[in-house]
Amino acid sequence: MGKVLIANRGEIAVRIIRACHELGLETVAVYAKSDQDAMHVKMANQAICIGGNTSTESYLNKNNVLSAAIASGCDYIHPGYGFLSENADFVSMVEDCAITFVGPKSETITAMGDKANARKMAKQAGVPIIEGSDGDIESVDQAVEWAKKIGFPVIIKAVSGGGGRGMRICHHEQDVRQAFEKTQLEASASFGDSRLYMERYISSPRHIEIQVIADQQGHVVSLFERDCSLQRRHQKMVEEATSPKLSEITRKKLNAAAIKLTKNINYVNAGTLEFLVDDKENFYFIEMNTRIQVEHPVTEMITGVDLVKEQLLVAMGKPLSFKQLDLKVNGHAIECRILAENPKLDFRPSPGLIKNLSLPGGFGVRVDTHLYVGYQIPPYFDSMIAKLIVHGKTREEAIKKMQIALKEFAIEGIETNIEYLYVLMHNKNFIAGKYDTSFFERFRYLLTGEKA
Ligand code: MV4
Repeated sequence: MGKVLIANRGEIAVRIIRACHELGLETVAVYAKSDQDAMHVKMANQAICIGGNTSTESYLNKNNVLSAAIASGCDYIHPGYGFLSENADFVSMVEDCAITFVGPKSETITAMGDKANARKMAKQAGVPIIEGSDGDIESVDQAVEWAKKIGFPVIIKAVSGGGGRGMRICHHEQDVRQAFEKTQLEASASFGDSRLYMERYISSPRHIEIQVIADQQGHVVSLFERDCSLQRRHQKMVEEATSPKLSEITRKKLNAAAIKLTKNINYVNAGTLEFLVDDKENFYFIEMNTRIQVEHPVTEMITGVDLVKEQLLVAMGKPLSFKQLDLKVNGHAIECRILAENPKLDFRPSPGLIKNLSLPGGFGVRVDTHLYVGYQIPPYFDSMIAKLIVHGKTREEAIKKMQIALKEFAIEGIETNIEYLYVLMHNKNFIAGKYDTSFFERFRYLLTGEKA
């Protein structure tokens, strides 16, 4: 027995509460005032209000979250994704209170949160990285030197960045001179760390990530890849497992590289290694996410592994319930992120009252959501309101199921991207698996019928 505080909201809090209850663990929800009617609050055994309306006042307030865990006598804190999930200071505070964080050690989060250091770790493990600066860059002149050494175009990135913020592409020396200090200021404001590093810029790569999980006994397994190339402004919209166009040899190499690095850093719990893959299938490690990710269900569908349950078991000190050789890829899975946004108004957020809801279903169809009829979506948080995940024997079957499921999905009261996703699922390039991270720059025009 044990008690878990879920330091999150929305669909992932619901997902985690279910896994806890399946394992016989008690649950404590925390919530912002604006979330008092939220699904996770209703589902948990206990719920504690931790502050005002906004994220900063609630889910990001380290002391309040930790106090709630202590006051309710929790043994574990599951952070979900976002919020405090990769905050090494918070995890260190949790460790000091002798509460078990469901995730890696705080030192691991610190080590991987420094993207220049993560590159160094990868290099040490023999995992390919993009040609770039060794560590951070100390001055504009040094940046220009590196750019000349690497060769243009280059990309300047924040050491504490990730997920696409605080980056700049430079084609010429004068771009570097113009961008460097601006990017430093942005990085300082966004991440409280002005340090920058540089890489050769790869145009139109595929974004492929490998899911790993490791137990406290030192076992590391790879749960294969997800293709997350379909992103709009660094916001993923569709993810699939496995990648539609990746040779078996590259797939094997990616898995081996991910396992190597995960072992080398003594990683524990679930993690994801992000790679960029170019048109010749050269692959390069870019960063590691030390949390459960939004898109984890596609991996669950093709492997049959409940990743959140395994996270909890690993945190309890249990060895993984399976070995690498027990795993094989079964069929194909696709996830569409359902957003409370209006694609016709440049994806403007559309919070409001859910007046009616009709969820899709059927064999191989899964919906992870916190929605219910009568629920008022608060305007303070991320606009993702559901994840629609389908599993088929083949990619073709999965696409067909997704098309049907999107047609069935009806939400009244707010605007969503469901129709947009429906059009996307009929796009011939998507169906052919011909897409990379630059897809939406062209797809932008498809809904309105304008030419690219
Ligand atoms: C890159 C790149 C090209 N070359 N790095 C964006 C998110 C961040 N995690 C890394 N990103 C990129 N890094 C080099 N050296 C292109 C991107 C990028 C991208 C990466 C993954 C998915 C979507 C993307 C969209 C634009 C740019």
